[in-house]
Amino acid sequence: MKKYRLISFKLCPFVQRSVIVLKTKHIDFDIEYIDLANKPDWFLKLSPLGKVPVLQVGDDVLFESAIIMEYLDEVTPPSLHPTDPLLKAKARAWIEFSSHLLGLQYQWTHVKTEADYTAKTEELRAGLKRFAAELKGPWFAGDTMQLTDVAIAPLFARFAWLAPHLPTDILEGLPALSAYSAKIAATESITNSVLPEVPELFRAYLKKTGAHIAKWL
Ligand SMILES: N[C@@H](CCC(=O)N[C@@H](CS)C(=O)NCC(=O)O)C(=O)O
Repeated sequence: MKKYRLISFKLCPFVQRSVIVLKTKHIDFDIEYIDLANKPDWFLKLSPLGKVPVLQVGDDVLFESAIIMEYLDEVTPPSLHPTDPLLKAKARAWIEFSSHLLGLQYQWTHVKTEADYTAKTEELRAGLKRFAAELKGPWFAGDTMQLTDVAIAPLFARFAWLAPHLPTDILEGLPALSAYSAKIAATESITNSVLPEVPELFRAYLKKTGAHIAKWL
């Protein structure tokens, strides 16, 4: 098997997707953490978009988390994707939707004013309701964890790291999502996909940004 080297930033939800697949499939890999505020030259040479995750596969370089997930999945059967082409295409579409939700969550945690925070909460909850309407349970497409679940798990992990500190529950009134979140929190390959200090680091980082949400952290 080829040697895998994952270039990571500790707080990145997109990197977390790669690690979940690597852990779920018991794939051996090396990991290298970089500081995105001070990107090393060797990283900029590897990464066409200057973003993590990057996966080095021997001398080859892969980027974009959804592509990395699919590659790792494909080379280690059985696949975490449906085999039926239509179902697989739908899974990819919902992976794209989960990237959109991760973007909204990023904005929600970074806005500076109460008005922007309220507006982003609404936008995020509308997206979550849309996702909930598709969720079969206990996993997104039914009984087994698939790549759609891997792709969205970092979103629910971050909600869980913040939830004990916030005055309102972002998943309030969405019981299917609360159950899904609990399922994710109870899955070892997901909880082990970040270093133990990351939830605290995440809150400390948000405090430094001066984001509205930080006043509760
Ligand atoms: N579409 C990309 C998004 C990756 C991404 O946004 N990574 C962030 C960290 S979480 C990054 O590297 N940002 C550095 C930058 O934009 O300069 C993927 O899915 O891999």
